[in-house]
This record gives sequence, structure tokens and C-alpha cells, in this order.
Amino acid sequence: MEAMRILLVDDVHLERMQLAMRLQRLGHIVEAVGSGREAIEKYPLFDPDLLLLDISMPVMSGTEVAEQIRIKYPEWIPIIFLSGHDEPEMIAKAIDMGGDDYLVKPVNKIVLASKLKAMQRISSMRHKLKVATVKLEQANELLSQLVNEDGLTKLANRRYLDETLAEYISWHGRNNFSMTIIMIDVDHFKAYNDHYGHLEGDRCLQMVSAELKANYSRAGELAARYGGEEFVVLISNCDKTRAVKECERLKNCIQKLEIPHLYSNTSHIVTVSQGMVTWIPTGLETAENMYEIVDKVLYKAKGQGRNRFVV
Ligand code: GH3
Ligand code: MG
Ligand code: MG
Ligand code: MG
Repeated sequence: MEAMRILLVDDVHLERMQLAMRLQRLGHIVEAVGSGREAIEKYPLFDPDLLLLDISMPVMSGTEVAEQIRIKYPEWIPIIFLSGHDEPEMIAKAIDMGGDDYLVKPVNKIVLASKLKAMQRISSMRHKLKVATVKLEQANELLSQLVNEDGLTKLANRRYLDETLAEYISWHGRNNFSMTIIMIDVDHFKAYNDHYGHLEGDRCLQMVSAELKANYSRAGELAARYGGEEFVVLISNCDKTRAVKECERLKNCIQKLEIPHLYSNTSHIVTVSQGMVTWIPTGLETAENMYEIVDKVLYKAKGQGRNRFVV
């Protein structure tokens, strides 16, 4: 079995040194200190697998040290108390105070070795559990990414957008604040794909998305891929005056990317059309209602010649 990192606390120098040597001979890594205060200080640096704690010490008793460590460092580790007393009441009390085992001094070699073995088993299980927990956390993170993120553009996906829009509607309805939804569609994108190829088309969507993300990822904003070459931006607590400015800004941002598009009949770069709606929700609107409404507005922008927004 693997060596344990043992933090040994005993106020009597000689006893401490003797026990530390014995533990080292059993193959463990030992940090030996002479007071509770030092133990509490050393604890996070040394990161022990086991605490061997003398009960009877001046200033701070072993049980007090155990109590403080349990509070200060919530991740559980086993504690074995050391004491010259072998009365059953003493042993029972020490276990009640947060100890996991009890060794009577002078510590018998065989008893020490066997109790350490038991703690080693627990310690190795703790390590396995820790590794498994980290893996689980990583898997959960990946899962939530897969569930909420669009693979190509790394923007929020449609599922996440639907959920957030519903939340925005109910929150702004309750608080009587206005909110803005902008639907954005890349102009003449079919022609882009046809002439530059689907792969270049993907790259173009990624560039447009990166721009949206750079502009709308603060709290109270969301840029999402609605589907295909269509995107949605949500802005919380945003009135019409600001929303108009945002649309103007967005139009310019995309133009400034200067992605060549020789087959666009509006210009020779990639542009977008936008439909925008700003309103104070009643709370009864659904996400679907709002997409329908804002899509109609976007359609007007297309009809008026593209590379523009309509409100
Ligand atoms: P308009 O200016 O009216 O919006 O014209 P458009 O050509 O952009 O619109 P249309 O809806 O006719 O074409 C959208 C195109 O977007 C068609 C589709 O193949 C392409 N598209 C959708 N999703 C993707 C994608 O993930 N990658 C690429 N490369 N193309 C996509
Ligand atoms: Mg003592
Ligand atoms: Mg479209
Ligand atoms: Mg389009």
C-alpha cells in the first residue's frame, strides 16, 4: 500500500521523535510538531492523510485541535488520538470529540502497525474517491457544454437560447422592464457557400459568431445561434434608444470584419440583416411567439435590401 502523509502532534519532544522515527520506518512521510497551533498552521501545507494527535497538551488540547481542524478544513481525514490514559470513558469521549481511533501510550509496535494499516485502506479509498470526483466534475462540465453550446460556433445553442428567452420574458414581465431581442441573418449566405464551399461557409459563421460573442457576453446579454446562418441576441433591461444603437453597432462590426463575398449583390463583403423588437413583456409571451414576431421584422429588413435593421 501507498505511504501516508502523517501529521504527528505531541508536546513531549522525546516521545514525538521516537514515534516519528517508528512511523518513518513503517514507510510513511511524517511531519512532527509540538503544539496544536503549529499543527493547524502546517495542516494545509503538508496536506496529511492522517492526524496522530496527543490529547494532553498545554494551551490547546488534542480534542480542541481536532475540533478546529474539522471546522477549518471540511474535507474529512482520519484522526487517531494518543493518550497515556486507557480508561474506557476517556476512549469513548475522544471518539465522540471527532476521533476515529485511539492509541494508548507507550504505543505498542504491533497495535500501531495494524491500526495504521486500517487507516491506509481508508486513505487509499479517499484518494480514489477524490480522483473519481474530479473526473465526474470534468464530465459534468463537458456535458453542460455539450447541452448548452453550439459545436461549430461555440455560441449558446438553440436549447439554451429558448430557456434563457423564457427566463428573460418572465423576469422582465415581473419587474416591468423592457428587453430587446435581435434576430440576425447573414445576407446571401447560400451564394457564399455555393462559391466558396461549405467549409469556408463554416469559417465565415465562426467569424461572425466570434464577433457576436465578443460584443454580447456580459451579464444580462446573450448571443446565440438560432439555427443555420441565423443568430439571436438578447439584451436585458434595454430600451428602444439603446437597442437601435446596438443594431447599428452590430451592423458596423460585421462589416468591419471585411469577409470577402464577391457574390453578394449588396456589397462585396459579408453583411447581416437584423430584425429587432423591444418591449415590456406581459409575461404571457412565449419564446416561440417572439421568434415569430422578430422573424417578420427581419424579413422586412431583407425586403428593404439587406445589410440593415428594422425595428
Ligand atoms: P438571405 O440573404 O435572404 O438570407 O439569403 P441566404 O442565401 O442567406 O438564405 P438561405 O436561407 O437561402 O440560405 C441559407 C444558407 O445557409 C443555406 C444553408 O446551406 C446555409 N447553412 C446553414 N447552416 C450552415 C452551416 O452550418 N454551415 C454552412 N457552411 N452553411 C450553412
Ligand atoms: Mg502530551
Ligand atoms: Mg436564413
Ligand atoms: Mg441568410
